[in-house]
Amino acid sequence: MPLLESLRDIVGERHCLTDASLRASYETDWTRRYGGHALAVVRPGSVDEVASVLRACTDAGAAVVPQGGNTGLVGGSVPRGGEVVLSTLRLSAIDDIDADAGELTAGAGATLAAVQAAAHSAGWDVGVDLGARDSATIGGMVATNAGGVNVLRHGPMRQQILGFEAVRADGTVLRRLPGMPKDNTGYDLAGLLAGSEGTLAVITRVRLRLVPRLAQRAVAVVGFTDAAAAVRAAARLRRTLASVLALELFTDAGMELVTRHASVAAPFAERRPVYLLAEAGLDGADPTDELVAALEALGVDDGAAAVATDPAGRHRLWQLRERHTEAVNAEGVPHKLDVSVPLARYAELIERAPVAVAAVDAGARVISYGHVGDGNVHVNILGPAPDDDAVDDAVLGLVLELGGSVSAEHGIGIAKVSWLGRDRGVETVAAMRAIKDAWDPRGILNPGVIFGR
Ligand code: FAD
Ligand code: 2HG
Ligand code: ZN
Repeated sequence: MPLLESLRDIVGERHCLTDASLRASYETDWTRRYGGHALAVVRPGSVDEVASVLRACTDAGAAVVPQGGNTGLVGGSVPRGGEVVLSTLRLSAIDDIDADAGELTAGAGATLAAVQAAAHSAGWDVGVDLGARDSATIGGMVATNAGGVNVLRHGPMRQQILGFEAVRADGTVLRRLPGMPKDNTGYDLAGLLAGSEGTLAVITRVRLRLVPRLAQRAVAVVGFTDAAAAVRAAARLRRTLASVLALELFTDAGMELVTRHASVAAPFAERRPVYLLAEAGLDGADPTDELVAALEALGVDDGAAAVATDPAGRHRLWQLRERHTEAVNAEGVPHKLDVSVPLARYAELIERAPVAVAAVDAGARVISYGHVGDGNVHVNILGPAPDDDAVDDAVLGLVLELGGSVSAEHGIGIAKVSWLGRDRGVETVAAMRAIKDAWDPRGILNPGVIFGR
């Protein structure tokens, strides 16, 4: 039977999209830098349907791009040309909530926001949080080993996984559910799937460990005269503020974009070149005094500091950081370089990235922001054509010179394929390639992603 007919048989006519207008939103990524046409978009409604879709594609030799919320920022979630997009959005059930153990099972297509709501209703929280929470799915977050704003407290997605269910390209179902907090029975396959970017298997369900809900929170935004001062302050807060949950950095260039495009007001009248956002959280006590005391000990300038404890005020301050991605997008198609460097080189990266970029493109604009508590910088560049990689290469070269990683939390995707070997070395890439070949010998799953063609 021809492939499209088989796919329609498996998922039903309604969930096998071949019409161009129905495929469109699945074919372009969030940044608009990447995309291509799909043979079809299929939306299976169960693990059995996922297995059948993958078997049919393997039999037909058709490549498959797994897709969750399509918020990925490295081009790995969209077709490059002619693949079948396997959307997990119908696999959105959230069940087996264990309020005593602090665990739940989420379908791969459940959004982070939905899982957070389920966790909250059981008195718990999810350890990873990020700005795309309304669209990003648990499967996509595991596949990218998403980081976000609370990594310094709870670690990235890999550290939240207790168990999983996933389907290999040949339709084999791997299941370790519910999964145990302590489980040393051989290789850690869930850990391997975390960060595999859809190249090894389609994740269908995930057992998550939950974290205590810290309902009482305080947020501060503080201005600094330069990046070095902001990084020193962040390092100090990591040590002195026991309740710290997030430490985020952005610059005045980003503040200008967010206040213009996202209709968010600046937190205080004075402007500073660099800002630090700090959030503290406690359960059953207000962390505001602790946060304010820690800031006072840093000697912050009162004219360039704002603190909020009420939900609306905290939300306003968070918007200044979280809406950077959207504000940058409003200016053009960005080149996004998600990198990390040792904390000691963080300020140097912020200062030197614009210089490195100007050397190859004098007209490009650089907007940097990131999770300073984890050494993670998002260097965004506006101006160069989407397919001109000169500025990307300039920044990634600088990152390696500073001893960093070319991907902190978004992954390699197709955006950074040419940098994987330079970052990890040929022996390590060969070891990764051996795993890919063993799991997916016919190269059906997300070809081109991580390793290139
Ligand atoms: P998609 O974009 O659909 O897919 C991402 C990758 O995972 C692709 O390679 C895809 O093939 C694969 N994949 C998806 N689902 C599955 C599955 N079930 N099985 C196997 N492979 C799969 N990321 C961070 O780490 N931290 C942040 O703070 C952060 N903030 C963001 C803020 C905004 C506004 C936006 C737009 C993005 C942000 N991201 C962030 C990036 C993005 O949200 C994450 O990478 C997220 O994990 C992607 O989830 P998704 O469901 O959208 O995956
Ligand atoms: C964030 O931290 C996301 O806001 C997106 O990881 C980063 O827009 C970006 O480059
Ligand atoms: Zn980020």
